[in-house]
Amino acid sequence: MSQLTLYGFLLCPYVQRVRFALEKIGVKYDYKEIDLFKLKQKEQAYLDINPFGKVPTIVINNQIVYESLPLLEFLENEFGSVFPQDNIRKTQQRIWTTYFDQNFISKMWGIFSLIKTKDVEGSKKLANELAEILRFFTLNSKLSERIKQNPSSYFEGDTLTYADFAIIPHVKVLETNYKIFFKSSLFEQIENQDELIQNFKTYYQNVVSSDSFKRAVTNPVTLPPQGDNFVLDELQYTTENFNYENLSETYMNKKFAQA
Ligand SMILES: N[C@@H](CCC(=O)N[C@@H](CS)C(=O)NCC(=O)O)C(=O)O
Repeated sequence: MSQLTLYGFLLCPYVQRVRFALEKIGVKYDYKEIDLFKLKQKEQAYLDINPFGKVPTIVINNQIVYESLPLLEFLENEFGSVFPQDNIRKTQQRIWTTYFDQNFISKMWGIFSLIKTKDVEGSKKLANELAEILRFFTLNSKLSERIKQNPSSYFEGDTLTYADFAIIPHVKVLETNYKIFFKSSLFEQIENQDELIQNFKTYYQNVVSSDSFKRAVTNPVTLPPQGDNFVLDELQYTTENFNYENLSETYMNKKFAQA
């Protein structure tokens, strides 16, 4: 029986990719918080397991692997059920996840400087630029066709798979920050509410409503113990009253105050 520990940070979308997959495939794991607020990722004890000083990392049977997308591949090879079985569909998922990483994710981080400068116009511009990427993605990955046929579809039909694990946590982070700091949904900021945007939004809502996403992200099955996450300790959350939006807001405000 494998002994698997995931090192992460509750608000990190790269960690959420891996935790989401672990919850979906039903592998037993321990979760250990690395407090990014306290820069624990740069301490030697953590650098010894991940020389990049970033989360996530998995330690399994005393061996170490890291980087979120390679970790999803690792989980597939070790336990299965991360990818669809069909080789063409597997490759399609890698193609569209790479597209999303290189286009949407690389651009979305611009939100943080817009929050800092309270740039409302900039936030609208960013949403509309990201919408172009979403349209291309939704059309060409044929996600739109699948949603039209089955409005409760994930990327690959009724089963959560790699593309869902890889893509949706980042959209959730962005959506959460739009709601907190610009009092509006990312999707509402998009001027042309065409069918592709509507279908992407349906897809996003399908995934964030899944039990595995909730257990990994918005209502985590376990929370770090006292002392492992400074901001969480202040809010005194338990798994019963945990509030992802409020934790995000408190963390971001503290980060901005620090900068
Ligand atoms: N390429 C990495 C990126 C992971 C990453 O950037 N994690 C952030 C938190 S969301 C981190 O550890 N930041 C700490 C730092 O850069 O000091 C992956 O895919 O796992």
